[in-house]
Amino acid sequence: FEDGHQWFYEGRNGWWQYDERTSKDIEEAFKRGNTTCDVSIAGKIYIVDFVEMEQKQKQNVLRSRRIKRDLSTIPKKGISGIRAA
Ligand code: V3L
Repeated sequence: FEDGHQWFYEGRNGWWQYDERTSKDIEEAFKRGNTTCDVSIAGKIYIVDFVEMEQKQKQNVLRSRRIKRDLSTIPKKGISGIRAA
């Protein structure tokens, strides 16, 4: 985004960047001041929660991952499950 930040979700030992489309939706909701945002990822609906700073499957809220908004230059595993070269 304009301020050099991006949205990330937690992997096993590092952070994945959200895909472009999803991160745009998340950023819009965040900027509006919403507390949550529903996104569709690989056919599943996830709740992105800006209070808890985590995402979870709507159908299985036990499967939660931490999220963060951080500088786009931080070390990351890749984007949306696609490993960085
Ligand atoms: N964007 C893309 N895929 C996601 C996302 C998301 N925001 N959230 C979950 N998945 P769960 P390592 C991740 C995928 O939380 O080796 C990574 O993208 C998730 O993919 O139980 O642990 C990698 O592809 C997982 O495959 O709903 O770092 C993969 O894990 C599946 O949805 C391995 O990453 C279930 O996740």
